[in-house]
Amino acid sequence: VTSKAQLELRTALGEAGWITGIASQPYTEDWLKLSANPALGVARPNSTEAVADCVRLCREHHIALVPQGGKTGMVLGSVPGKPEQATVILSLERMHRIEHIDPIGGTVCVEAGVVLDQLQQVLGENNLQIPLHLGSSGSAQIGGLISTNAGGSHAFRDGMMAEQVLGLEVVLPSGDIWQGNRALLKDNAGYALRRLFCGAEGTLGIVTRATLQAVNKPADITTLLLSCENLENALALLGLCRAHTGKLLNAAEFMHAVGVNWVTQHCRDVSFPLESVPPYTVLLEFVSPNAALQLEPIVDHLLSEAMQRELVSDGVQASSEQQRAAMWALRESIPEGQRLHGRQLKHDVAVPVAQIANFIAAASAAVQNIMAGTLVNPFGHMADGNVHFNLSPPAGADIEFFERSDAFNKAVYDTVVQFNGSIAAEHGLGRAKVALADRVRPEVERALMRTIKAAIDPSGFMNPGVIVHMDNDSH
Ligand code: FAD
Ligand code: 2HG
Ligand code: ZN
Repeated sequence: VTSKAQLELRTALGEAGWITGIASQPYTEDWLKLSANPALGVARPNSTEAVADCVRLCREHHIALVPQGGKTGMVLGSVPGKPEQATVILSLERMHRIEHIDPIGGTVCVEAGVVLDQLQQVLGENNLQIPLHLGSSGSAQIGGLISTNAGGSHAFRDGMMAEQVLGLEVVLPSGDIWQGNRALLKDNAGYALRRLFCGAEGTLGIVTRATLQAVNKPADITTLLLSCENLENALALLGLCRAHTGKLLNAAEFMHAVGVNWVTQHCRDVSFPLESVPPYTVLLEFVSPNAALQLEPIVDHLLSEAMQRELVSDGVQASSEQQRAAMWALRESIPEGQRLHGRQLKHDVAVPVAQIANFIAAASAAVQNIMAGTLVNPFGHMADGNVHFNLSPPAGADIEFFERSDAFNKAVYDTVVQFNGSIAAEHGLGRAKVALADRVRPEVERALMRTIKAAIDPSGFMNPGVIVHMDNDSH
């Protein structure tokens, strides 16, 4: 059956649209190199109709279909789930046309395979941008960003990816094409279908085209890197920012010394601009929509109050675009620094903003109880409570550390639940966190998700094993 299916897929997609063998291997491996299950082949359609053909063929032949964007996801959603399951990866990489920019309405229509940085570059030429900033923007695609409902550094003010989505075109598991690609903010003709596909992680269909909101680029930007002796001070600083600058605050990111030191050790071309690495480093950014609204006096006033209250012990302000980029490179290299340091346990969680320090203290104590000397690297998006609570083993203790993975994960997630937080803040559930969600989320919520999955993908071939476990996961 599979060789017949392969032949039909190759015929439908053409030579450039169907990759097998050794050439398909890079598509099977995730960013963290945790998984590399084989695929029958990689489909690379270049039109919505070709996506629909591929979907129909996979359903008919009982082949699991895994949609793939830039492969920067952190929860094993875009690579094959099981070695024994016949799987086709559907990469959107050939669908990368930016089709229409409307500077008056502030909208842009793109195919799903457009990479975020490339879109920002073209929008920038029109003085526009998508208000989404994240370290994977050089590879992450619009379809992937929509399908994970990505967050990043501006989410606290501008919302997550779903907020940027006005319209969508989706190929459904039936092979039908849902034409919902409207450039409309207000469109309440029934259930919010476009919202359903944001964060669906490829389990309900394949996003092929989207219309997004684009905003004007700021006229003025001030970026600062500040040293804080502890997280309580960093949070008080955030409170001051809210009071002094309101919507002018563009980012409030925090980093722990453990992560900063890995970046300076492992990432070439990234350095730390202050004399010494403090316990916590905070990146603050402010933007002004118009040069007449000057940031300088506002930020000066904020900083003088922060100094007076001894919230900040050192700091530097970017005086050029190059220095600003270097500050962001430091922050956005934290995942790469920890990846280069070695294997780790990731926890992408959220707690109420004011509880960040208490949560990190409680979760750190819990993991040290399991193994003293565990390297805790908390960092993330302070203004929306999103903490990346990542753990690495003490030197020379890899085996003992990873033997206790389940205990570490349980300790961290149970602490999250105690704080009324989220066990999956911005990276989604993928394949990695389904059992966890089944354990800690209300059964009514999990059952509702299974009902939605069964209604839209009754044969269960669309990214099986992601978000929910279904009885027909194994084809
Ligand atoms: P992939 O990883 O290829 O896929 C992700 C999921 O979406 C999979 O389930 C896949 O099946 C599905 N999918 C992909 N394309 C489609 C489509 N067209 N239709 C249907 N389903 C599809 N995430 C954040 O939220 N905030 C951050 O700040 C952030 N920073 C990161 C920094 C680094 C260095 C890295 C490596 C990752 C980071 N991420 C972050 C995670 C990741 O970049 C995002 O989840 C991103 O949205 C994934 O996009 P992608 O194109 O790489 O998708
Ligand atoms: C970030 O904020 C990303 O840098 C990645 O969401 C987090 O590596 C991580 O755990
Ligand atoms: Zn993040």
